[in-house]
Amino acid sequence: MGNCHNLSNQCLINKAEDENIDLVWHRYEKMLPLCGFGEKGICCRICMKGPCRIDPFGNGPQEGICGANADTIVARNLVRMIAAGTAAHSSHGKEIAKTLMQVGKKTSKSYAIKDSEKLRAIAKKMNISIEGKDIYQIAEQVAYESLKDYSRIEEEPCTWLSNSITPPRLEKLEGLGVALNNIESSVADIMSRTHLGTDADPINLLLAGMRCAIGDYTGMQISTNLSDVLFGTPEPVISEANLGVIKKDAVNIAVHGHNPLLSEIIVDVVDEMQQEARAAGATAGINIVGVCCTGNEVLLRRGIPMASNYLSQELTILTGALEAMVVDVQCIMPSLAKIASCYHTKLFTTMPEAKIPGADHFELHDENAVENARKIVKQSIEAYKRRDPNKILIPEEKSQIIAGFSTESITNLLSKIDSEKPLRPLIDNIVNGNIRGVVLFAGCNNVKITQDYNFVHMAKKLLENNILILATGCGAGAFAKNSLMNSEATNKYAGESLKAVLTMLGKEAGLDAPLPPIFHMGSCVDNSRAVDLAVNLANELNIDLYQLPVVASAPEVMSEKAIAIGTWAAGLGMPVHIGLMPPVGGSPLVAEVLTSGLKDIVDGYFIVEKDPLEAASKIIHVIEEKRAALNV
Ligand code: BF8
Ligand code: SF4
Repeated sequence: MGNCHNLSNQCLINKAEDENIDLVWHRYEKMLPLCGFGEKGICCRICMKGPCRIDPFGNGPQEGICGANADTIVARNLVRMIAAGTAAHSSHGKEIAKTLMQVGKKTSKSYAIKDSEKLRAIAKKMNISIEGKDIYQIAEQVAYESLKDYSRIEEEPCTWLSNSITPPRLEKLEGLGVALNNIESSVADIMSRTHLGTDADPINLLLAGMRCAIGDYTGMQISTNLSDVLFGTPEPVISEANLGVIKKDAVNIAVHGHNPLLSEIIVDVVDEMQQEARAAGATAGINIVGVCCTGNEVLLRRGIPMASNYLSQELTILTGALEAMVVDVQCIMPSLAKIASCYHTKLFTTMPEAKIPGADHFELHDENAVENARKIVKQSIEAYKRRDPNKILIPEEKSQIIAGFSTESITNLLSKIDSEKPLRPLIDNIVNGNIRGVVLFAGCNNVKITQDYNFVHMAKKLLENNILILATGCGAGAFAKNSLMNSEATNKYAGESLKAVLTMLGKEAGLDAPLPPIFHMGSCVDNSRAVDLAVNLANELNIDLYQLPVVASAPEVMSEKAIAIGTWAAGLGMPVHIGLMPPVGGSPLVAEVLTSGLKDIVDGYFIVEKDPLEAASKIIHVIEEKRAALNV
C-alpha cells in the first residue's frame, strides 16, 4: 500500500490507485494545465456568436465579437457565480420556511416545532404580534413573513436583512441601492442584466452582484433560524471527527449535502432499527456519520460524528465499510456513484432537483419522509451483508471535538458571568486585549491546495497571537478533523491571554478544561450565526460592524456559494481573506475594485493571499489597525 503511516487518510488514496479508481486529486492531475482564459474569467459563453476569449497578453483580441471587453466579461461571469451561490443557499432556506408553514398549518406528517422559545423570539424580531396566538399560528405567520422575502413586490428591504444588521449598515446598504426587497428577483436580475447586450458597465454589474449577495445573506438568516425552530438550537456537544469515526462492526450510513430536512429524519428512524442491524451481524448497530454541511447540521444538533469535509468525501466509500451515502443537495461529487459501484455501498439521492446517474432515488417529501428514510436504512442493512472484508481499510485518524456554538449557546454561557449584560465579558476581553480580535473561517476545500493545510496553518498562527476563531462549513470540518476544536488545542496553541479567557469560560461552562480555541458554529448557512454575534457586539458598543476587529477568511475557497458569502461579508463591512484568486485576474479593474475600491464604498474588501502564514500576518495587521482606530 505504498507509503502510508498509521492507517492515515493517505492510505485510502493509495488504495484507490491500487484498485484503479480515480479520485478528485487524480482527475485534477489529468485536467492540468487548466484553461488560462477560464481561470482569469475572460472566456465568455453568453451567446452563440462566441465563445469569445480575450487575450490576456494584449496581442490578440481585446473585445468579444459583440464588443464586450475584459472588464465587462469578467464582471458578468463573477456576478453570475454570485447569483448561483445565492440561488443555492436561499432555496435551501425556502424549503425550510415551506416546511415550517406546513407545521404551522398542522398539515405536516414528518416535522414538528422543537424550539418554541426561539420561534417566539423570532416573531418578536420580525415584529409579529404573538398575543393570543398558539405556537402553530406563530409558526405559520413567521413562515409566511419569511417567504415574503422571496417574493416581495414593495420596495422595502427584506425583513431578515433589516432585522439582523446594525442600523448604520442598513442605512449604508439602502443608500447604495443594495438592500434588496426580494431574494429571488435579485437572482433573476443578475441573469437578466448579464444577458447579451444588457449591462456592460463593470461597476454597475458589481453593484448588482453585491445586491444579490446580500440576498444570499438574507437567505442564510432564514435557513439557520427556521432550522433551529424545527430541529433545535445547537448547544455545546462532544463528538468526534475524521474517517476514523467509521466503525468496522456497524452499518455505516453517511449523510451528505446541506439540508437538514432529510438527515434529521434519518437520525430519528435509526434508533428503532438498531436491532435489525445487529441481527444482520453488525454488532455495533447503525452508525450515522456526517459529510460536508449536512454533517455539520447533525453534528451540532445531534452530536453525530463528522467523517469528512468536501475534498475527502470519496474516501468514505474507499474505506469499504460504508453501507450507504445518503445525499440531498450541493457539493456532492457526481463521482460518488461510480466509486460506490466498485463497492457494496449504496448511493441514495433524495431531492427532486439533485439526481445522480447510478444512484437510487428515494424522494423525501413531508408525507413520506419517515417511510422512505426507513427504506433507505433497511437497504443499508441489506448492503452490510454484501460487504467484502478484503476491501475494508478504515483509517485510525479521529479527533475529539466540542461543537455546537450557536449565538444563543455562547450568550447563555457568557450570561453566567454577567446575567444583565451577557456580552460584556467578551467585550471587556477584546477591549483589554486578552482577545486581540476574531476571525471567522468559512468556505470550502479546493483541490489546488493540500486539503485543510491553509486552514490549519493559519489558525495556529492566529491562535498564538491571541485571536479567537469561529468556524463554519468545510473550514469547521478542517479544524474538527485536525484536533483544533478541543480543550487540548487551547492548551497547545492559544496565546497566554486567550488561553486564560477560554479557561475561565470553560470553568463557567462546567468543564474541567478550557473551551476549544475555535468555536464550531455550524454549516455554511450558519455564517449568519457569526454575523449575529458580531452585530450584537457592535450594537452593544454602538458602532458598526466594520469597526470591530473582525476578519473573515476562506483560505481554500472553491464554490459559487463561497463567492456569494465572501461578497456579502465584504458588503457588511468585513475584510475578507481568500486563499485563491477568483476568476477575475483578466480584469485589473475588477480585481482592483474587489481588493481596494470596495473599501471606500462598503468598508469591507478582499485580501488575496495564498500563503497561509503570510495571510495570517496580513489578518493580524488588519486586526491591529482596527483596534488602533477604536483606541483599544
Ligand atoms: O456549504 S464549505 S465545499 S460543503 S460550499 Fe460546499 Fe464549500 Fe464545503 Fe457546505 Ni459551503
Ligand atoms: Fe462573445 Fe459577446 Fe457573445 Fe460573449 S456575449 S460570447 S463576448 S459575442
